[in-house]
Amino acid sequence: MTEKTILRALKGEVLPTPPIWMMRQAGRYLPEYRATRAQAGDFLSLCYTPDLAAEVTLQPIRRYGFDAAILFADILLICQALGAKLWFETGEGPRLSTVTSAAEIAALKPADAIHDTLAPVYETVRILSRELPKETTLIGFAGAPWTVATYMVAGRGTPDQGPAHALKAADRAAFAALIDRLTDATIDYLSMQVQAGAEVVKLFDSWAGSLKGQDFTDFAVAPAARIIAELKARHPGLPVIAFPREAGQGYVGFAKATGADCVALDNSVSPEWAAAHVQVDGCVQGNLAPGYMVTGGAEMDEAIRHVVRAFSKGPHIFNLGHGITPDADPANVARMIEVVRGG
Ligand code: 1CP
Repeated sequence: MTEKTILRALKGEVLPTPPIWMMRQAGRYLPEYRATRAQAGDFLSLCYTPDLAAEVTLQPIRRYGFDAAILFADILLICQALGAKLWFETGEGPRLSTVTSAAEIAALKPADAIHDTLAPVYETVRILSRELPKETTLIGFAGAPWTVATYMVAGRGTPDQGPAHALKAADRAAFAALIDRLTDATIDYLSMQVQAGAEVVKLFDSWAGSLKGQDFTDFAVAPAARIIAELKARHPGLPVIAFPREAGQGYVGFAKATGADCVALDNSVSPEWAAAHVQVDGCVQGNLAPGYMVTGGAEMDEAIRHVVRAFSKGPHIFNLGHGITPDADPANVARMIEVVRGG
């Protein structure tokens, strides 16, 4: 059997057509997702019911034939597995019990205690690895420690990650201990996903852009490097995608510094700049602005061709620069795939 296109790109092969998948490809822009989510009752029940989580993962594969499927789950499940309370307020987003002191951090469950809570996620991966078409790559994922910590400290999403920055400034040792706990747990969590059948894993550091200077080195680069080194020791040859979103200049050298096989790019960097400064070190993923999935038309076609052309001399996986939004038109997604594949 010829190797899957995503795995070939991750090994550094330059393909005539970039493989394609899309962040949040299972999501609210799809009517079939909304129907399954309604059947589950609420978002967390959807994440923790393996048959339904596998079903929503498969929906965009059936509809569009993406080259990869990403496990349906959320980066915040691990917080619950570590002992935090987690719920989703309809129309608002996640809410968590907060962790703001050295004592509360020390009281979190140890890494090896997370698997009871997360067992349904591993079951979803097992179902997917049986049911996906043979040419489709299965991607597992976790949030990077810094991004997960921003939610644990604040108890919710924040525009500037203020509470996490404040704890880091007030008690750097306690904050570093939280990052360490999350790093250990993330290694075990991703390792279990790989044992269950994930072929690639992706680390989402959605708020990496708010870490500057030494903080970026200590809390974005170093944890990613430790996670990737340990995963590759346990699973030789495992490809890893890292997404230090809005890292800007921090993208330069990120793959070398962390051992990632691919760096995912947000759409605040130009493809030409990223080809010259990031793709020189290996595979990149990205980076069409998600807004085109709402607006479509000839401008979308041109923007897609621009991204494909700019990255055509090196290894590239086509994706958006961030998740597709609920107001996107499903027809624009079909058109995007057609244009990437030469239409
Ligand atoms: O009501 C719904 O259906 C909820 C919307 C939703 C979805 C579809 C949430 C709530 N999570 C998810 C799934 C999800 N989340 C996936 C599944 C796979 C796929 O991409 O199809 C993944 C990989 C994530 C990752 C995730 N969750 C991130 C990192 C990526 C990113 O978007 O930056 C983050 C920050 C979260 C937290 C989260 N979960 C959900 C929301 C609305 C948020 C953001 C909250 C905030 O900051 O306010």
